[in-house]
Amino acid sequence: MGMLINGKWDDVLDRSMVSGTYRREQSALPTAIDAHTLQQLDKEHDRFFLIASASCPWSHGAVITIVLTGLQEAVKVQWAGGPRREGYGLLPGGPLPNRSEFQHVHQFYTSTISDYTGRATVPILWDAKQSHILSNSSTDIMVAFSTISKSADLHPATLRNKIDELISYIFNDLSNAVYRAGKSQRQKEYDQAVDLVFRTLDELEDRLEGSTFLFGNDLTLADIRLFATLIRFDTVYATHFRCTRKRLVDYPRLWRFTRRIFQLPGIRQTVDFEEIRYGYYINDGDHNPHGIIGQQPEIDWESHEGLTD
Ligand SMILES: N[C@@H](CCC(=O)N[C@@H](CS)C(=O)NCC(=O)O)C(=O)O
Repeated sequence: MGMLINGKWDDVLDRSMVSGTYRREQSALPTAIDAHTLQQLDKEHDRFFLIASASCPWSHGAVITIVLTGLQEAVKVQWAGGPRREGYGLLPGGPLPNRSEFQHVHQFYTSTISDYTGRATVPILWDAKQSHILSNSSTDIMVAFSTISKSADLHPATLRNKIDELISYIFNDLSNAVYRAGKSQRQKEYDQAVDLVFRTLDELEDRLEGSTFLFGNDLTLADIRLFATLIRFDTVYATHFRCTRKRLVDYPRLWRFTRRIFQLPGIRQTVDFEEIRYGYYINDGDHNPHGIIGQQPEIDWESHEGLTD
């Protein structure tokens, strides 16, 4: 996939595969969202942009948080995607000013730190006035948006530690574990990753007994995180990433949970199954050398079954 080395794009280097095992690089940029920036975020409407990919679950978490906190005017989304040439490219059009200066996501990184070394990941929160990235950590971005929410409190102080713990559990044992399964080049590591994925799904299924969301009746950032992985499960993880033991629709509570969030106002518009399938199947040359895109499974996302309680 390539990465930046001392500010120069290297198309070949890929530190995410170590001895046949996938390792996601942690967000390497320090987050720079202070209280003043947060105040400005809601005042200067053509200054802050989320650079995001519709196929990426981490981007999706940040995009959904914008919708649920009512910050659509304050933070506009600039989409990245398409075939990976020098990593993620910006898609045509979009709200970003001086758009022509940026063809690749890595240019935002070198504009922030000219000799940056690391992966050029999405999502990023971009300050167009200062020409620098405020954060490339989806979790930090989601938390920042929650603190200036115009509607629901998605990260309430009383539950904050528990929510953060659950987010990190979902990240390691589910959202990242599906990648470890899908990208594994060794049977043993694939088997271990798949075991972990389904152990986690079983535990989350149990947790949802008698509960609408992970912490009861009110939706939190942990639910958004889980949703962003579950909505992709049957379309790409159960198929392309070979998490084949069960499908999302085989877990009654998780399936109901995912549909419930999908059907909230504004959320279905953030889900783009075409982009999700394209993003995973096409940009994974090692596992799909002929570039065939798997079809979308027949799933009734609009079904109200079990949702009326
Ligand atoms: N640190 C990031 C991880 C995001 C991430 O891994 N994004 C993937 C897309 S889903 C990416 O940009 N990959 C490009 C690469 O690794 O070069 C976060 O949690 O926000």
